[in-house]
Amino acid sequence: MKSRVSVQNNIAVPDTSALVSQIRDAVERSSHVLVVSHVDPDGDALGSQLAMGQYLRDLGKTIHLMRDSQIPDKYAFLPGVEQIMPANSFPKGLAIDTAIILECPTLERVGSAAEFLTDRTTVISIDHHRDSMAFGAINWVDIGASSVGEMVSDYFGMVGYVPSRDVATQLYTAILTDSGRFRYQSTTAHTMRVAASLMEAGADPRWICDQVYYNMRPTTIKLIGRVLNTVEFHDSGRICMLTLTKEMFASTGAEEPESDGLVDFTMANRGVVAGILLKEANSSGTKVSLRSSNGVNVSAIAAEYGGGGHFNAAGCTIPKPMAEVRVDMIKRLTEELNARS
Ligand SMILES: [Mn+2]
Repeated sequence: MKSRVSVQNNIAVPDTSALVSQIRDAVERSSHVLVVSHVDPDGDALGSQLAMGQYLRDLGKTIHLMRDSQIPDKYAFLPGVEQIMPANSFPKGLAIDTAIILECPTLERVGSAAEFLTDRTTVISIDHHRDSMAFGAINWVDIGASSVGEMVSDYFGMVGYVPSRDVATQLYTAILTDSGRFRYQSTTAHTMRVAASLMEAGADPRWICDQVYYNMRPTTIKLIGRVLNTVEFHDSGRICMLTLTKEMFASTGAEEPESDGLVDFTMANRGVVAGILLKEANSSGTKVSLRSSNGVNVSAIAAEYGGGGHFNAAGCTIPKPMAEVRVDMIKRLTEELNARS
């Protein structure tokens, strides 16, 4: 059943109350629930997954929290994070009747956990990505929300579930990280009110911020140093590019998840409106992270290469060596910026 939507500020806002009651009814009917988010999980993915898991556990449901990638070290502080188990640790044919899929614009983004879904599974998708596909039986997509964490908080508020300190910590982490520490355009007065209510429920903003942003391994700092050394500016300083090679991981001893968030450094420079981080994926491919400010829509550019994401934060993987992708991306973004000016 398609949900009604209204349009505010050119953003399609779903009829949340109708969707919330559909989700609540489906949850009430459920008994064995899979709760999962996307590969390479970030703060929003992990915080929302854990909070939704605790809510279901408190309702007496049997839940399975799955992941398909390593959990970045900086999220090891999240209460209950050790309960999110690798998908390949679960037995084939695991009995689940309902799946709550968070933060995934497509089913592919779920990774191998999708193998546990059957055509008898009721799939509920909760997401805030612009290019979200309605792949579930119930699809709550709010591209105006700062994070899925904000949406889950709203859901809890509407069904009368009072978050514990742990759940408040999980959701506050989701909102803090996905709003870029309350900096991104998706941060609204409502976002701040939700964050305030989570503080009242026990979330400690200083402690959480320190865990995520001021608790790096020495290898992470070394990796940041190596990557910042590659900085390039193009198009009269409006484009900033950083490069991350496999050799940098080897020489610094840093692991893949320690590169999370590196692209944000590109936007710290005066006059930059578009940032690019190129990451050597494997011998023939390059992962591209894009950031932008103002009206530069990088999710549209990422979509041209089979990727996607948010208006000002997107990514794609291009099956070409880094040297070629470097030239392509500089050319494409220069075109984009000049088409606008
Ligand atoms: Mn998110």
